Amino acid sequence: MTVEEDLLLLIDRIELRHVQLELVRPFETSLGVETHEEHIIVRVDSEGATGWGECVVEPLPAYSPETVATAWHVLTDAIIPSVLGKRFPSVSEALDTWSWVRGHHMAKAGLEAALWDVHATQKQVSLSNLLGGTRTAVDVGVSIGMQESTESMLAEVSTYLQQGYGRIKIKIAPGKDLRYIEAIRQEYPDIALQVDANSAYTLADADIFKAMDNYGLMLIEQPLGYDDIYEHALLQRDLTTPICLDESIHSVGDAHTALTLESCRVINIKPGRVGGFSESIKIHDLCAAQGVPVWHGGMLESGIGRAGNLALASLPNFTLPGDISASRRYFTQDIVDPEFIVSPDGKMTVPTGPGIGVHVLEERLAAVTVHTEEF
Ligand code: OSB
Ligand code: MG
Repeated sequence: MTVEEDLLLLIDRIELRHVQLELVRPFETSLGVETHEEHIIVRVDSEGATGWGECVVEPLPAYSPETVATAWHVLTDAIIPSVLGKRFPSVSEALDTWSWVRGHHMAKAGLEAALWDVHATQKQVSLSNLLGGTRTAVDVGVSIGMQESTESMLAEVSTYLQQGYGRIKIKIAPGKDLRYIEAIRQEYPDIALQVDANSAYTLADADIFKAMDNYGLMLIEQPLGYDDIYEHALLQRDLTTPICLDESIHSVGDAHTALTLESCRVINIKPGRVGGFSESIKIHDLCAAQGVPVWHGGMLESGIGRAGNLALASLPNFTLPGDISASRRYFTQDIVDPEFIVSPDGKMTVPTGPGIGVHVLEERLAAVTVHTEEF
C-alpha cells in the first residue's frame, strides 16, 4: 500500500460555529459600514486529525447573495450530509459529492478549506505545499475603508505605510473618489495605490474613471455592476488603468468570459466568492497561461481564513500584493497563534508547519462563538 492510499480522508465529524468578532475600527465601503465580522468557522475531524476553514459570509446579502443563515442551511441540509462518515482518496473526490449544489460558493469554500487543512495535516505537509505554493513569503497590502475627510484618509495611509504595507487600496464611492486619490498622490507620488468601488458606479460615470488615468493607479477594482462583465469591457476600452474584477467573477468560466471580452486586465481571487481553493487554482492557472496577474482579495477573515488565504497566495501567479493584512489591522486579538504580522518590507511569512500552520486558540474561539452545531 502506498502512502497515498494509506491517507484516505475519512470525515468523522464536522462542527460549525457562528462567530462574531469586533473590528478594531469600523470598515466603510460603498456597501455600508461594518463594525464586526460574523463568519462561520468549520471544523473537520478525521481519524484524530483536525482541519479548520472559514466561511466568509456576512449577516446580510450586501457583498454577496449569501448570508450566515443561507450558508448554515446549505451546509447543514445539503453539503455536510453528502460527505459525513465517508472516505475519500483526496479532497477533489469530496468536492464531487456536492457538485450538484448550485451556487452557495462561500458555504462550499468554508468546508473545502477545512478538508484541505485536515488532509495536509494528515500528510504532515503545509497547506501551501499541498496547494502548489512556491513562495515562503508574500507581498501584502491593506484595504482602507472610506473616511470622513481627506485629512483622516491621509492619516490612515501614513499609519499603514509606517507599518510596512507596500500597497494601499482605498474604497471609493461617488463623491468620495478623485479628491481622495488626488490628496494621496500629492503626498505620496510613488506608492502602489489602487481603488475599489464595490460596484458603486455606472457607465454614465465613465469620465470619473478616465480622470483616474492621470494618477498612476495599479488598478480600479469592480467599478460597475456586481453581476456585470459586458459593461466593464466597454469601460476598460476607454481606460489605460487596468480594471480588476472582484464581485463579477464566480468561476473559471466567468474568468474566461471576462478575459475574452477584455473586461479586465487583472483578477482578484477570493476562495469564498469562487467556491473554494480548487476553483481558485483553476482561475490562477487560466490567468497564468494568459499572462494576466492575479492577487488575493480579503473578506476581513480571522486568522483561520487568513492562514488559508496566505497559503493560496503563495502560488506563483499571485504577483500583485494581496488584501492580506496583519491580525491587528482587524482585531484586538486573533483566534490563532501566532497572530499574523507584516514585516517592515511589506511581506507576510507563509506558515511552514502542517496544514494551515497556525494553532487555533480554542478558548478564544469559544469566547467569540454565538452558536455551535455538531454533526
Ligand atoms: O471588495 O474586496 C472587497 C471586505 C469585505 C467585502 C468586500 C471587500 C472587502 C475588503 C477587505 O476590501 C479586504 C481585507 O480583508 O483586508
Ligand atoms: Mg473588492
